[in-house]
Amino acid sequence: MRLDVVTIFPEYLDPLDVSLVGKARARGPLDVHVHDLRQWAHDRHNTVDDTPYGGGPGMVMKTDPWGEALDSVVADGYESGAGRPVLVVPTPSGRPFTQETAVRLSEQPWLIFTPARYEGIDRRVVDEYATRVPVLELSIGDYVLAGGEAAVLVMVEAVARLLPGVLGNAESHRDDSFAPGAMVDLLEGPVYTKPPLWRGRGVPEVLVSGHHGRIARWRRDEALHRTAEHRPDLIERCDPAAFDKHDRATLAALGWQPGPGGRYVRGPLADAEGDDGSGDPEPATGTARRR
Ligand code: 6GU
Repeated sequence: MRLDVVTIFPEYLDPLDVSLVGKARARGPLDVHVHDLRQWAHDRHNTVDDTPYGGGPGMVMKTDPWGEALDSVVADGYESGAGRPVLVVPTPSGRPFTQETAVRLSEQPWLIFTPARYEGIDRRVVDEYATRVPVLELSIGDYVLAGGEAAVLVMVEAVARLLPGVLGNAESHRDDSFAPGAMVDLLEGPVYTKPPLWRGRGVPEVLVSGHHGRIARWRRDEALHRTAEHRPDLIERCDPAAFDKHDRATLAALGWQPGPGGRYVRGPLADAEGDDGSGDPEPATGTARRR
């Protein structure tokens, strides 16, 4: 896979030389090209930004440097036979980047990332390239970063570990939390390694029992507990057909019941109580129903 990143902070992408992504680059499955956008800014100060039309705070990245940069990068990739590029535009106003996005991107031969600073890139750049190549505007979460470079590091790591031969073991991401295709997406539970006793703390007995069935069951219970606690929205989203009898008992013990639509909801009267799904307790309004 070929990756191009165009940025005004090329050194921000230095971590791509480290660890798993660094090894994938050194061994060949990943061909990474980081470009300094200012190469394509031709005035005396290599200006890449200007004030926004319509007024308002901050600065907007100019059309010309981006247009020339992308023309140059696209031409170079086509000449080297990289295939068809997908343009990835990191922005807090993009669609959510998820494990499913990572899987789809990992199937592409060539990704071009355009991390922006300031208030973003002049819209015409994205509109222009969208007529030539697939463009994905992606956000890595509901918070605002000062620029898209850290988001590129996140996305590249999520994608690179899915490439054939990058992780040691092809099975390693079969059980990933959020692996697409799983009927249920549960968070992974705790893990342990040697020594068997550390600062007075042992390891759950079942893990050293050698009973593979009991171990699998325990891991699933831990995953259900952790998911119910940290991500109740994932339990609510699950197809209830994916829960076996033991899962249902575990969920019931945690205060979950099948709701009117079949999907699991918290508390026996979750709907009747007007649960807004926020996880916040009902406000004490003095209008509690009489018993
Ligand atoms: Cl992709 N960019 C910026 N600047 N902020 C973000 C983001 C991206 N995703 C979440 N917040």
